[in-house]
Amino acid sequence: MRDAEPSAIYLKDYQVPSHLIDKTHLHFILHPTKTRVSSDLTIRKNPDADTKSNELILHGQDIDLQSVSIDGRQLDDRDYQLEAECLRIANVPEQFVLSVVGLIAPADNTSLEGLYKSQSMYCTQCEAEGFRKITYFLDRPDVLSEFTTTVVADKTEFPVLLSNGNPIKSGSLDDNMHFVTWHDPFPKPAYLFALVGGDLECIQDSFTTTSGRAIDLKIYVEEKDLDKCDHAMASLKSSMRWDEDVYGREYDLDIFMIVAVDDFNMGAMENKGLNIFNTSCVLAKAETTTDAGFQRVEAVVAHEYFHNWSGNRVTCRDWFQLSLKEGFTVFRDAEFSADMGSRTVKRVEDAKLLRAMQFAEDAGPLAHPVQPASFIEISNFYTLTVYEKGAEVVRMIHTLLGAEAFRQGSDLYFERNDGKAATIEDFVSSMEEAGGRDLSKFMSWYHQAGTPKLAVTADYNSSSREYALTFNQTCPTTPECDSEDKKPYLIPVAMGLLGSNGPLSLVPETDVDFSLSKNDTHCVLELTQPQHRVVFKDINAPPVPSLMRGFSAPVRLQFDYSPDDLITLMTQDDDGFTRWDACQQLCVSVIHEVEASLQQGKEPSVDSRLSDAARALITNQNLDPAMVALMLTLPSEGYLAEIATTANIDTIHSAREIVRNHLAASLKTEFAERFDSLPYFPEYEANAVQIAVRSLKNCCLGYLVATADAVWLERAMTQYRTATNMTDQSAALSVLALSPDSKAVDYSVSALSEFYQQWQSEALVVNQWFSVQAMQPGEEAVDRIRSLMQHEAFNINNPNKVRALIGAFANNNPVCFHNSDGSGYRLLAEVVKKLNATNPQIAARMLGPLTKWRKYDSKRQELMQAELNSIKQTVGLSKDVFEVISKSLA
Ligand code: B3K
Ligand code: ZN
Repeated sequence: MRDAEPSAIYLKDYQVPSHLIDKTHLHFILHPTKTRVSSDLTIRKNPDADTKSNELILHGQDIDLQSVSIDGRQLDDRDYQLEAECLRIANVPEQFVLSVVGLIAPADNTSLEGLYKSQSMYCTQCEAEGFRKITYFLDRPDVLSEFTTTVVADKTEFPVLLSNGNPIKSGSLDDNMHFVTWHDPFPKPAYLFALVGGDLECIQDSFTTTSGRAIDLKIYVEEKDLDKCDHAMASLKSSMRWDEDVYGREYDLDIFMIVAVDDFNMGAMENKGLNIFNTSCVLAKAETTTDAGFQRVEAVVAHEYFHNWSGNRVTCRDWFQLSLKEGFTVFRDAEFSADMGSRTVKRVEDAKLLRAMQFAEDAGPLAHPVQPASFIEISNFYTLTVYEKGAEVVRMIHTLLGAEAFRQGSDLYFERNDGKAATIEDFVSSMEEAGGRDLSKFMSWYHQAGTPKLAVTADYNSSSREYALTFNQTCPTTPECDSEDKKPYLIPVAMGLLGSNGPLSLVPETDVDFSLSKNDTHCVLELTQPQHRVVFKDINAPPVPSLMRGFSAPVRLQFDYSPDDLITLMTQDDDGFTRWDACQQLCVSVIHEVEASLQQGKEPSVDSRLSDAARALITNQNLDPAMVALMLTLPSEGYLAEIATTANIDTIHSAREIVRNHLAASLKTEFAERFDSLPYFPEYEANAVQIAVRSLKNCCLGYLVATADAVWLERAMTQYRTATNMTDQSAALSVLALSPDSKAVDYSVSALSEFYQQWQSEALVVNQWFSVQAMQPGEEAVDRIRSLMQHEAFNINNPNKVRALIGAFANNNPVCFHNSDGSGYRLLAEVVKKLNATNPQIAARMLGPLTKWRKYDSKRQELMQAELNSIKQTVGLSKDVFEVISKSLA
């Protein structure tokens, strides 16, 4: 908390550290309010630092300093200067051991950063700058140190004491205390430090690396959760094998541990050898976890494991390089998930997330480049841009180089930078070297914010039999750069042309670099200029262009497709992403037509070509059911708002409902037949085949309940009551609870109350119960949320609960959140003010929906700004919230 206005730090001001810390010895005596942390740091002056000063400045915050010594000589308070966020020691020798003792209070640490208590256990979260709340240190990622950590605690209360690396010593002490000493031979920055003390049980397994080393694998949880660890363990083993097979990366310590904690700000953390996970990303069991939950566990386990190389062995020089580890690791985990399940489904899901959420971030007041140039609070930069757009940028490098050269580039990057703190430029230069090409034109993707727009026009000349495409790229103005000052992007456009008999052979004539696939029907164009024209020869009739196959670049594509063109793409293209995208565009255009009629007070009608296309999809037994489900799912209200200039939430909602109800009514028989013909798997498995079937089945059920037919309401209720897995149970609960039809009310009330009765002892399941209610329609929504906040199961200090209730309301219930009386905004502002004092990171994150105020009508804009301004007046505003508010009001 601070009262002076926080200032920004800039990438351009980067300087190497003044000192290096070769070895770090830590000793903890755990206590809720007086944990004693003693550190012995072996420090030397950094030979690369060009400063003449002998001052050492260590980061430190909220530590009750007890003593400071240099080489065994205790300093008195004239020898050092203690400030709120640092300890300054003037005139330190060239080389010395600094010993510091401090007291900290983990039980009072509600920020969940540093050392804190989650229920009865002690745990840590140090990325990005949490280590400085534990002890005084050079808490920056380019200071790598070899850590030895001893943890002392009561033997009965905390039988398990963990830290990074390998255990080297343990034993009993007086007063029922015990200790364990851990040593991590790999030098690492402090953000990768971890410590856990608790009464935990574990499941164990082992993995033998390609070179024949046996690794112990352990997942620690509370005893009651031991039956929910198998999926995470299987995912861990698959990840370890995959990283060896695909990237040639072996694990390096003798032991790899995961610990599950209830109170955690994000999904998980890749601490060296000791990953700490939010329970939501590790626990999974058919009865309590949905298919999406299983997939998330697999993806997050893989993501954190992959960080062992992309993040830990090679770390970041400074936090402006965050995407170096996060973008690359998200790309790696996405490819892993694609290999484990359905590649096309994974690609569509990722593109959907990017287009609905990241594009909105890139178009809003908090837009920033993948490599930001400045920040006030780094915690605000763990964003969709750094993670997901960062992964797309790595994917484009993969596309441009091809799989083989990309792998050589990654080998070179790991080899050159192993044990070092690297930059995004180091990564790209390894790729350039392996690919034998200059990627300087590519760097706009890292340095410029905003989503480029790619407008494409076509003309066909029947006498020359030439088909020409003209590509125009622009990038909108973003907070730090005007549109006209932006450099062009190198955009890989994967494409083909569809003729009346399917894909055409491509004979491009152009100055654009391109590569053709083996059968010449697919090519990747490399656009580099604001405008390019590409001419295709020997084309007998105007084709339908299939553009941005596989979502080959994160751009907004604009091409004037007719509904019939879209239907051709949907049914005939051989790229799954483009088929899905064509279907989405058809849905969008139909919804837009309905919106226009509503706005003009006309009776809306739904283009019958959409229901015909949907009929063809439902009845097609040859398509992957998961793809059918994705194609039949209308674009979300969030996405429709994102693509609108001014989002009229109520009209968007009504138009989408009209289209949905129209499809439901006109295809009721087809939905019912498909629902009944899909198999039921009594033995649940979270594999691609089963997940696909359940997703289509529950998609059909959604449409069938939308008809409000008594038979289908009853059937949904039966599914709710008889389901043996959470996917089917929660899908039935949602369709009933979210139905706007009064005939569904009794079912909804019963199902919600039975659900809580059944699952009240499972915190993660109760979170689903909060979320469904947060998304329920109706005027009383805000009152419902307020009373749920008083519910015995709600706890504002638990980020999962805040996300489940408040996050789901503000992000996924747009009609109620944007109620024109401002009550939704007020509720969110109240919650943010409370969280500002206890957990600033979560407070800043929850603010997101209010920062998008420019998207709405003037009345709502005023209401939203008023709430932002009132938060801004809060006494003791955190840096986190200050940054988000001030940028969003600028
Ligand atoms: N690296 C962590 C995120 C840390 C967030 C700190 N506020 C998890 C991950 O991306 O793997
Ligand atoms: Zn990560």
